[in-house]
Amino acid sequence: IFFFVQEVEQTYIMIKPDGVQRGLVGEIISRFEKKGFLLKGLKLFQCPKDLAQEHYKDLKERPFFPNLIDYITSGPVVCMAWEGDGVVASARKLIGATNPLQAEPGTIRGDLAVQTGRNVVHGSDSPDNGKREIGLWFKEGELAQWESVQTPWLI
Ligand code: 3AN
Repeated sequence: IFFFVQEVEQTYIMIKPDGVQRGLVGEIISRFEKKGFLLKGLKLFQCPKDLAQEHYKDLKERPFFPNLIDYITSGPVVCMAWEGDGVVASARKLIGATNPLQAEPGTIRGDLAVQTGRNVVHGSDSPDNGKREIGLWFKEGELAQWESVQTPWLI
């Protein structure tokens, strides 16, 4: 007999240095909270260069890579792990298109940003990357084990 343990989906969301500097932390967190996802990890963190390079390694060959690394390491970021069914794709929708000028109004980037290189927030693009990135940015023990008492209202 095989048992398939259904893993809960998690995504790595990060408020980038411009979002922190512009005072948008509360606004951005509240969008995910109000949607009904579960916050499992949260910290303000100054990202070292090697971690930024590892996080964005798929973009290593792109011309904007050095600027991207400078930007992400230029000030503190807010690291978050959010959990829920379909959270990866849903968070991408809440965040909006990479280029904020193309992002729909109502999305975080559509409402709060104008430049691709200053697009205030990151969200994992697949459940596998969600796992990978949460593992990169959080140490063991930094994620909380809890269930919201509100959850029955949302499922
Ligand atoms: P997303 O963050 O929407 O998943 P990716 O993964 O294509 O977009 O790009 C990762 C990050 O790299 C973006 N959030 C943005 O900060 C930066 N980036 C992507 N494309 C460009 C570009 N053409 N010029 C400058 N920065 C870019």
